[in-house]
Amino acid sequence: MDEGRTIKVSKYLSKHLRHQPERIGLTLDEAGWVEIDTLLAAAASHGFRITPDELDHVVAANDKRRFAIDGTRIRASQGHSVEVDLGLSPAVPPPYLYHGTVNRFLDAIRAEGLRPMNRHAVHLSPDRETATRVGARRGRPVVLSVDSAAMHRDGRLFHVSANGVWLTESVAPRYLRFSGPH
Ligand code: HQG
Repeated sequence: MDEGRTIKVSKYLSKHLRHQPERIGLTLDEAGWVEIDTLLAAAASHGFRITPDELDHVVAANDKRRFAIDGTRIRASQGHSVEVDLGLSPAVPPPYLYHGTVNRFLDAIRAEGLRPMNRHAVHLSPDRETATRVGARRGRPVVLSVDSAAMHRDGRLFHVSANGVWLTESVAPRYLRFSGPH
């Protein structure tokens, strides 16, 4: 399976497992799962045929492990805009987490902190390299560090998704560092 096709299938799955299942007549359960057979049939009947082998390949080859398979079902591991309860348990974060963004958002972030925007949660990375890649999707990346230890002490909840993305409801400006060693 070539890279272009892998990306295309991955984007198609993200769109329908995170954002617009109804576009192809899919209904996700409350935790975001759908039967693989149902997904493949829905995609095919809307003009996008994915073979079971291609699906396995995309799930396994995806460097970010965006999708999880459980028996006969599949879901996106995080990143939803539709209402789902991933059922993740709260977890204790490492002392610092990182958020990759771009300059044009900094004034707003300084004023109001990090907000989930279109997703359910603010997405934080465990290391600077990952955060740099996240920021670079939008331009020259800027990496902010988050004092997650202080947030945790103050009772803010964190969840970690199946693919290692740290999720929290919002990050107030006082927990953010815009430069410096951490
Ligand atoms: C910014 C991808 C103005 C925030 C990635 C970001 C990640 C604010 C954008 C995952 C703001 C939201 C998530 C505020 C935050 N004012 N802008 N108060 N607070 N922002 O895509 O973190 O490929 O929803 O900095 O790799 O960029 O989808 O979040 O630039 O893991 O699997 O608003 O998405 O993974 O953008 O990325 P997003 P994100 P996938």
